[in-house]
Amino acid sequence: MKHPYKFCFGPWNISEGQDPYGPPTRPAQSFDWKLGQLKKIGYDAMMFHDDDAVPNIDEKSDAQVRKETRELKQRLADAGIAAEMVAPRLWFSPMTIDGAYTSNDPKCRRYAIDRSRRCIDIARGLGTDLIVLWLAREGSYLRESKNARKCVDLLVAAIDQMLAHDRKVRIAIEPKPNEPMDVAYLPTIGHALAIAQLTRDPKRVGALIESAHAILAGLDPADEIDFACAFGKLWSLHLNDQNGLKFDQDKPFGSANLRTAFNQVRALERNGYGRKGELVCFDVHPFRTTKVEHWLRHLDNSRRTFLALLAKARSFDEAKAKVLIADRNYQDLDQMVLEHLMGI
Ligand code: XLS
Ligand code: MG
Repeated sequence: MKHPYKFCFGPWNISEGQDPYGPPTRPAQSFDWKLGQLKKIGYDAMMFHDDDAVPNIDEKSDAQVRKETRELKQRLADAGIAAEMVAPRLWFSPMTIDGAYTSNDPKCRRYAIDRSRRCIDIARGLGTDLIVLWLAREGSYLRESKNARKCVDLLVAAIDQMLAHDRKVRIAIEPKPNEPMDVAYLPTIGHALAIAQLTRDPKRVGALIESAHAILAGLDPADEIDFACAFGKLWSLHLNDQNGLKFDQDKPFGSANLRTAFNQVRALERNGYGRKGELVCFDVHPFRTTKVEHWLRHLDNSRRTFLALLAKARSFDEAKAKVLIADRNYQDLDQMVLEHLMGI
């Protein structure tokens, strides 16, 4: 089947199985091993956190960061793999305990911005103009501890400094409504696109949709896709799945709700996603129970499910659906979708 889609995952998607209640269940794999597997399972690109690209980044000089970025760029080129984006990991450091760009401490806010500038330099060095901001600690545990109005200004100021640092960089905000925060400041695509308008160059601020995050916000990820695409602002995508309102599960794509996954693929198709080089990334994690020898199955399976649902989206009888819609016979439209997905 001919299609425009290219696939991507990040090194963190080959994770070791730790959760808040228990240690890893698989030994850590090297970055080179992960890179080596990528092509073998039909993927084209890798996404990075800044410290996936340059480990222990905070301990390194600018010259060292540049050197390691150049070396990584060469390894990626040798392997025929593109870097899709780089995201500043602003949730590990002691400097981001109380938030990064919205910390109450100006020294910590400065750290977050300096680190984001470095992240942009790494992205440029790896040949991508895309920075992803998952604003993990920008929100509140305790509403009275922060001034949410001021935090909007701080977020805009931080993004403005990133845009000023590199005239070509594009920033895709990855909203998530909660976890680790109780309540995040930018929980939905609507929030991401609204804050883009307050920045110095709204054209360079867009969005990334993660299926699980939209579900956690009580939204349908397919509608979030259509909404972002209506603004020409869906610049990346983290497909995965989520079974209801609980911790972020990062399940394989389609694993909890095949119909929701089908509708995401339909939304991508009708918006021509991928035709300007946007990638389909799977932000999925192996189950904790996964054995070492099955370590890549969640990535392979997510891609397989995507392609199977693409075939389903393309073979959906649109003409028949149209007749049912015109007759307001949504009852049979519902059953038609179910039978199409069940293959009967
Ligand atoms: C976490 C996010 C994270 C981002 C990249 O919930 O999905 O993995 O995609 O920083
Ligand atoms: Mg994600």
